[in-house]
Amino acid sequence: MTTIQTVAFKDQKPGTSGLRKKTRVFMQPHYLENFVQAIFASIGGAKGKTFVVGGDGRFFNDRAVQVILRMAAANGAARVIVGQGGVLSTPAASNLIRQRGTDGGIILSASHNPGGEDEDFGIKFNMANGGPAPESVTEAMYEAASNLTHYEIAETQDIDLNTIGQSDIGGMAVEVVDSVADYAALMETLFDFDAIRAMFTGGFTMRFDAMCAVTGPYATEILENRLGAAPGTVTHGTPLPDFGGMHPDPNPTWAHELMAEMMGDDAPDFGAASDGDGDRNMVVGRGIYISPSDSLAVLAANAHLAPGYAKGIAGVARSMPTSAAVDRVAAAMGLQSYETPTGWKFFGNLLDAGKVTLCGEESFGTGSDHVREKDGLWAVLLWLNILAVRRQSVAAIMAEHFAKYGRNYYSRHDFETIESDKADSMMTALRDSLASLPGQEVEGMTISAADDFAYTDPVDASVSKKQGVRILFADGSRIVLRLSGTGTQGATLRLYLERYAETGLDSDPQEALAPVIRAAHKLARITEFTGRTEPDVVT
Ligand code: G16
Repeated sequence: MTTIQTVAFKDQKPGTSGLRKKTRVFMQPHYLENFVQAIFASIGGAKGKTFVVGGDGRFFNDRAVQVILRMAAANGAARVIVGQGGVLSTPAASNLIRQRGTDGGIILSASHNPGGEDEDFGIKFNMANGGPAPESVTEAMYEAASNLTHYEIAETQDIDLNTIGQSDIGGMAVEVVDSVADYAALMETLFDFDAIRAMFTGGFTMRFDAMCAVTGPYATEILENRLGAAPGTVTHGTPLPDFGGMHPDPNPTWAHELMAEMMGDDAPDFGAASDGDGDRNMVVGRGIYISPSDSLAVLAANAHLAPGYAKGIAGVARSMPTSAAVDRVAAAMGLQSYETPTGWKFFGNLLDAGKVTLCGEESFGTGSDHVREKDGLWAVLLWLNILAVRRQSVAAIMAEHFAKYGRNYYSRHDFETIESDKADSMMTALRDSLASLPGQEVEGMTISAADDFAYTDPVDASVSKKQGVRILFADGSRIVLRLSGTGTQGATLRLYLERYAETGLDSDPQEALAPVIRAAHKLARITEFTGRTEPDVVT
C-alpha cells in the first residue's frame, strides 16, 4: 500500500453524468487516480465498504478497472464486485448495487460518446440506491479533486477479471460476477416472457442494433436465447473497445443502418438500438420512428399490460426539455407528473420516495423503479410486452395514441463543437432578454412566459438553478435552450422544440415545427452568435 503525492487537476468537475473527458486526458499520469481518490473523499472514505465496479468496455476500461481495484484496496474497502472482464452495462451495474446491498458503484463510461484512444472516456459514482450521485456529492468530488495532494494505491499484479470467482488484494475481496445473469433474471420478473416468446414464434420479426457496444451480450442472451427471436436479430452484437468505429448514440442520425432497414420495403416489425453503456434506447416501428418523448407517453399509458406494472404506476417524471406528451397521459390517468432538470440523478429521490414509477427523457432515456438508471433493454422489453398483448403494429398503436391524447410535435436540434465563449455569450444575451419577452409576438405566436428553469426537489428541497431557458407561447408551443453537460469538446447547444396539435396528426415534425424553429433562431440569435445556420444532429 503506497501513498502517492500528486498535484490537483482543476478541471475535474462532473457534468450531467459524471466526469467525461478525452481518453488521453484520463490516461495522463495521476488523472484517473486523483478523481477516484476524490470520489472516495466525497463519500466519507471507502473503509469497510463494498462497491460495484464495471464499465462499457470502451478503450482504457480494462486499465481503469485495475487502478480502481488497487485504490479501493488501499483505501480500505472490504469488497468489490466486478463484472466479468470489467464490463457491466450501466443499468446492470445499478441493479447489482441494489441487489447486493452495496455502498455504491463506480461506472466507467462516456455513454453515447465514441470510444477509442482519441475519443472519449468517463467515470461516475452511483450511490447505494443504484442511482447517479446527486449534485451535493458531485460538488464534493469537485472540491476534493481541486485540493487533492495525494492518493492511496496498492502495488499488485493485475487481477484476473476474466474468470468468475473470488480473489483478494491486500485483504479486500474481489468478486468477479457474470455481467448478464442478474440483469436478465430481473427482466424475467418484470415482463411476460412467455407472451413475448409466443409472439416471436408466431413470426414477429425484430432488429436490435447494439452498435458494437455493451448491450450486445445482454440483448443476445435475452432476445435470442431466452425469448426465441431469430438468430441474427441482434446486429453489431460484439462489444469492441472503439465500438468498431461506430458512434453508439441511438438516434436516427447515428443509428442510420437501423433506420434505413426499418424504413425499407422488407422492414421487420420492430427495431431498436442502444448506446455505449446500455442505458439509452431508440425504438422504431416498421416505417415509423418514435420520438423518445412519445415512447415515454406510450409506455406510461400501457405499462399495466406488463406483469411488473400490472398494479398500475405511482406517477411519472420527465426532464424539463422532454415533451409534455407524458403529462397528458398522466392527467388522463389521474397521476402526478413531475418535471425535473436534465440528468437522471434528479429522478432518484422521486423513485426512492415512491412518487413515480416511470421516468424518461428526450435524450433517448427511459426507465422505471426497477433500477435507478435509465435502461435501454428494459424499454425495448416493455415495448415488446405491449406489442405481444395488444397484437397491433407499432404504427397502429401510435395512431391510436395520438388520436386519444393529441400529438406533441417535438424535435431537438444540436449544434455541436461551438466555441465555448460564443455559446456562453449567446446564452447570456438570451437570459438577459427573458424579462422583456412575455407579450411579444414572433412568427404569429405570442410569448406567454420566459424563464431560466429552476427546480426544487420535492423530497429533499434541494434547489438547482439555471437548468435551461424556456420560452413558452400562448398556443402551448415551447422553445427550450441549454448547453449540453456531457460533451468533451467546445460547447453543444441543444435547442428543443415543441408544438401541440389535436388535428393534423400525420405531419412531418420538422414541417409542423417550422414556425417554432424560426422563432427560436430569431429570439436566440443563434447564427449571429455562433455562425451556425443548420444543426449538426436532428432528433
Ligand atoms: C446523460 C444523462 C441524461 C441526460 C443526457 C444528456 O445521459 O444521464 O440524464 O439527458 O446525459 O445530457 P446533456 O444534454 O447535458 O448532454 P448519458 O446517456 O449520456 O449518461
